[in-house]
Amino acid sequence: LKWLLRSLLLAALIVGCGREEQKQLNVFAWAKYVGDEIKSGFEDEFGIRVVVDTFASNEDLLTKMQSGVSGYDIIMPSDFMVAIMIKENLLVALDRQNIPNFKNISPQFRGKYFDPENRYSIPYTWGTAGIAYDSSIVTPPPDSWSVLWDEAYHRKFSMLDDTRETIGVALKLLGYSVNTVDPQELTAAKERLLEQKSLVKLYKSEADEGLSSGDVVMSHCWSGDALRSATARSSIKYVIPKEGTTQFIDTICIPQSAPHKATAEQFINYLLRPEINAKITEFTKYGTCVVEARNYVSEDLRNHPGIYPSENILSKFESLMDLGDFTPNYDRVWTELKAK
Ligand code: N2P
Repeated sequence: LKWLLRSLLLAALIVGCGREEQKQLNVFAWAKYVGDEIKSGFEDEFGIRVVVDTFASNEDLLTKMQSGVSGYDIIMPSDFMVAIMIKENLLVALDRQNIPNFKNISPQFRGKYFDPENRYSIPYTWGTAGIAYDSSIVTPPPDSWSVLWDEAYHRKFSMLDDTRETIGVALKLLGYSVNTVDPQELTAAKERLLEQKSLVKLYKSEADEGLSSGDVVMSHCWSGDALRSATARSSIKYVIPKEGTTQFIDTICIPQSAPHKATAEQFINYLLRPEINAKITEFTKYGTCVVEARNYVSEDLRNHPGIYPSENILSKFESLMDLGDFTPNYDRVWTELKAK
């Protein structure tokens, strides 16, 4: 009898899992990265519910994945975090047969340093970090990161709540690389950030929110979020400071712990259809990596330099790199800054 019960239970489990595979997809993404239209398009076509949770930084995403109990099928690490997650064996090798639309990805975004054969990651969006500001209040228009140290904006601006990006601003201001592994350069950056802290209203990665509401007049902000807030408040402008900045590629990956891997691949393939992919740009205001999608994007976005900057502008920016054993030094600076 015991044997019978156990087999029945097992059979029920197998059937259950099979069904489960088709019913729900759990996505862990950056804020405002997966729009309702994209979600419902997939839900209607495939009959699978899409549930989206959000994270605010790559470090938060990593911590969640390391805890091993996420239940997520899709995650969206940025470039350098993909490299870290591959090393830590947190990502599934993708089955390209299930993702034929991979062919739509522009060669410009394939084979990057963090995953040279795109075995684990599919590029989703790309963008830059810069300063978004209300041009009716912040005058003259800023052209340097140093405006974020200007007493005139005491507690009127926000910084990204992001270890590498925010330390990166201080490094750039000092003329250093955002990927420095020189302890003295990092210490100098820490000192600048400690000086700045009393001026900062808040550290927040969803910078568009404070800008749109008028809660802040200026933000260290990612490009798409700056454009999004400009839609809500037309006086918002975005500038890339003369000292240079970071550019990122955010990706789509499947974590080792994903309960619905096949569905996850189906979702990725759906996102890579040009007409669906265009909706990603429409909603997020970030450029995507699918060439043809540009044809389906509305005119104003298609020719927007903040979404499609020219090739020579892009080469001036730095990508964040995985700094290996040096990474804990950045984490310590960040913890110290936040604790002060
Ligand atoms: C979108 C956040 C952009 C992510 N809200 C930057 N890697």
